[in-house]
Amino acid sequence: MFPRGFAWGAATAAYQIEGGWQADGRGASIWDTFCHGTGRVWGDQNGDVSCNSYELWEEDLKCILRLGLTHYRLSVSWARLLPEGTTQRVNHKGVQYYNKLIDGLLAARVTPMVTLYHFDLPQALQDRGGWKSPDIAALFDGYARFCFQTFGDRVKLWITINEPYVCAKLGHEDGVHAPGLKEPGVAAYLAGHNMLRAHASAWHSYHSIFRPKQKGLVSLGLNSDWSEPLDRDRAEDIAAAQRSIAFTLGWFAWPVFVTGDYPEVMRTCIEANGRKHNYAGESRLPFFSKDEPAVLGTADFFALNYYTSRKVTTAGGRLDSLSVKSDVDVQEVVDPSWPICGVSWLAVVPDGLRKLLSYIKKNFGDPAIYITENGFAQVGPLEMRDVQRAEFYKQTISEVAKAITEDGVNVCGYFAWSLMDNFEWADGYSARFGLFHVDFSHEKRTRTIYHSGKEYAKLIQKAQC
Ligand code: GBH
Repeated sequence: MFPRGFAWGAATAAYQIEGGWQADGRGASIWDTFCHGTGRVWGDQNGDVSCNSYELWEEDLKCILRLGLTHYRLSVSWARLLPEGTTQRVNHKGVQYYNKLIDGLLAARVTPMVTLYHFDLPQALQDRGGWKSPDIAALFDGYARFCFQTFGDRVKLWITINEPYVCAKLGHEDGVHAPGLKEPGVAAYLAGHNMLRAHASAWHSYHSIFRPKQKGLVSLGLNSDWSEPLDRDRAEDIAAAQRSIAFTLGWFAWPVFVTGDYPEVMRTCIEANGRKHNYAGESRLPFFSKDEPAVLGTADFFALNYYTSRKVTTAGGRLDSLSVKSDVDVQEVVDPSWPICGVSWLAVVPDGLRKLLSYIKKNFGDPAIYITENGFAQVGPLEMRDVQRAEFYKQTISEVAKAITEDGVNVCGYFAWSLMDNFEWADGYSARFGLFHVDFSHEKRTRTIYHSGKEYAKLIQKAQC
């Protein structure tokens, strides 16, 4: 059912697993700053040590082999490689760390997929305006080139930026992620815009300078829920579902895959809501300049992070403010028949993934798709025999199989989130997404396979024969 060469993976991110926050000359990132403040993260926890993968990466490798993964998605820490964010000063110990890890994977015949940016901006660059500053695009490009140059002989699958939506909205509007800004209605669009500019610059650099020799692929990682109309026969609900997807997936995928600009409906909603609030400034949703490298066509595959689904209806203007939430004007409803796993936002809807995959095939030019994240959280009393999560993976993977065989979607790979329990951002260590349990109270951060990990390994094995 799965094509030959299908990527079976698991994913992690630097800040969520590495620890070693001050080890060997690593610079600070915005998540260090954010967590070291109070009242932001569950229990005021942080990623100072986390799974300590900075020292224990060989333990991670054992987990990867135990699962029988063909691929492993990791992220590199910008501030570990370039402590001040620029190539003026390179931290060679950081380079060594990722060299060991990448070489270790390759020696074990595991293909790395490397994300350059998974939420952890060097603090030094935040101090220069971060994602709100137009300068960030060139700075990111410099960092990306450094990584292509340093690791690109061995890494052939790249993600520039993970979930620009989350970074833009949760980091700059809701303030629940670093850098913790609460500037509704303006900053998220600006930060998102600069992320697209940064991504496009890096893709063009790769394409013209590195691809001829390195022959790899570059994309950006996009998250989206699947949104369905609450009432399938009601025009307002259908429109709300379309708006909802346009404002999450479309926000970033439309410019890259379809037109080189944001979805039309984003522009009209943002303008209309601005007028309603007598907003007189420049367009809150910036325009792409013709003098800069084009953003259209800057993805060699589609990287999708899917977790959950929503039923939606119109909010009917009730979310009355100058904010992204009010611009999109959508009221979300969780279908009571959908089970909620550990975290409140994660309703378990495996067939939503199949529907979203078809949507992507239809709207974004039938691209090659990697599902770069999908997972299930456990909260509360620890269950090593996590039958629900095992069932979740089984069902989800069977939906992926149907997408391939029945809907003709070109899915190339599937990465479970996550290899092991780790620092779950604002939820700290309270939510466990791992296929391996990590004992955070023990100095050795012992990794122990969950029942779901064993079952995932079996699924992979079965799919390959
Ligand atoms: C991924 O984002 C991240 O890439 C990964 O690092 C993370 O560990 C994983 O999810 C699990 O969370 O609390 O109501 O504001 C997934 C997309 C979008 C899901 C924002 C959580 C927050 C909903 N995320 N959403 S709410």
